[in-house]
Amino acid sequence: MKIPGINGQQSCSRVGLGASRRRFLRNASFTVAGLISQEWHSTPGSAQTGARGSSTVTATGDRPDYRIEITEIEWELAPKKRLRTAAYNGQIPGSLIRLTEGRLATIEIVNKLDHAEIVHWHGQWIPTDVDGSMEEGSPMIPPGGMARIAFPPRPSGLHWYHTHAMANRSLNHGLYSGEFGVLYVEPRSNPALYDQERFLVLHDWEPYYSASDDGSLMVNYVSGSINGRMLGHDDPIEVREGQRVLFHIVNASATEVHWLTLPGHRFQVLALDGRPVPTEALVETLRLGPAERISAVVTMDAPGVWVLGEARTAFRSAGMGTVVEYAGRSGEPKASPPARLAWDYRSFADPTAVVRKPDLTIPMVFTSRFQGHGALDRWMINGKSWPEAQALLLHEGLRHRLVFDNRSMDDHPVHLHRHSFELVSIRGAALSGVHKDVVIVEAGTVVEADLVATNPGNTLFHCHQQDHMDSGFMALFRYQ
Ligand SMILES: [Cu+2]
Repeated sequence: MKIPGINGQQSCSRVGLGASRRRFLRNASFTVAGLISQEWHSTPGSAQTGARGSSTVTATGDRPDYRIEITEIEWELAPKKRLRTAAYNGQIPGSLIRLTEGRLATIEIVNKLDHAEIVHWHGQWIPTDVDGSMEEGSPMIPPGGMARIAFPPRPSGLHWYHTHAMANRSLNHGLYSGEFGVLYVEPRSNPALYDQERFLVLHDWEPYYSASDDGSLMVNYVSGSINGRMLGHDDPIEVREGQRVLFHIVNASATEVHWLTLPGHRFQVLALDGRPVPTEALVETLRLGPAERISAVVTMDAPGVWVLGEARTAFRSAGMGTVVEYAGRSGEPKASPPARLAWDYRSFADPTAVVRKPDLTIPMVFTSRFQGHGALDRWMINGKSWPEAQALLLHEGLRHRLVFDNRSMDDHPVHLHRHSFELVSIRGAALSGVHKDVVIVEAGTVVEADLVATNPGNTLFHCHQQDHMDSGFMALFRYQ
């Protein structure tokens, strides 16, 4: 079954979905958009004051489509859990930004922090000056500064925007903070064939360093949240039996992989990292590495009150969950761990793998070096840490096979900017049709992914685990 809300197709094989529901949904989404535009009107301060470091021009007049103000806030994860962190527009996650594929969008970013910041448009195929990566050449926004950027959003689907600043040893900066929000790019045609659409953003909080088995440092967390609230401290998601709910889920954790489950229900996965999958497999659990996104539909066919949350008790108890409540049901929300945690990207691939030959092959070997007790490991790609590494060369129009050879003892969610890649093999097993911009390369395994180079300009590649990225796990691709 295809869901046009995701893949832009006009036809739908689903039966029994009345036109009235569709109309209701369209109205609902207009309401959300209306709220967002009011929000920027009410944000204090003029767009034109303090305009240092403006980078990129706008082509659509004076008023931006969205405004992002970066400030430090006090945020209530739960009534007895308040913390100070930087955030976008005073909320966690930041405002939901909905853009239309291909229609030029203008965004104003105001940095009210005391240090330089930069906002990355994760998953978007856009130019280097607006992508939001200083390694590619996008400008940082100085403290008190403002930038106005414009880009035609593509591809459609579930993406996100977040700080691309280094945290280094500080556990307050980078993605340890609340500087993230959802970017949803509507396909050109988008009849909404589901009953509810919900965005869920996962994050871990109160990071601290602890020693791993070998004595090097690793990051742990005290608490976790979905949409900025700990389990039990947000309004429940109210559903009715038989409804189809489309969940758009973003893992905005700085370092943690998360497993999600909703007892008694299954997820039909429609898209990974915003890109529709060839096989919309039904799964009991979802796995999302840092920066991965999943769009999945759940048919509500098990009345009760349930926890939609981390499959692992420790993370759920730390707050990572939200409540799904059927109409007319009450009581304590039930959580039950799945029989096993299983995830395989191949489940969503084309059933008959299409074998393609690459024009070029680029080996990328991931290794680490122990730096001593109480230190972060140093990370290397092909034996070099950022910024010592030489740029890797891409040839426009050609198919490059990236061979991610993880010779370390950690799993790595590696991310490519400004492009998607197609997974072509995992542990030696071929697949095709799964296009992503983040892939978890498990310890001691090889993943191959094809990159067709069609967006000239500097292109950053890095591990999305903040402590790894900050410790050398980055490389730059250049077009020749
Ligand atoms: Cu990593």
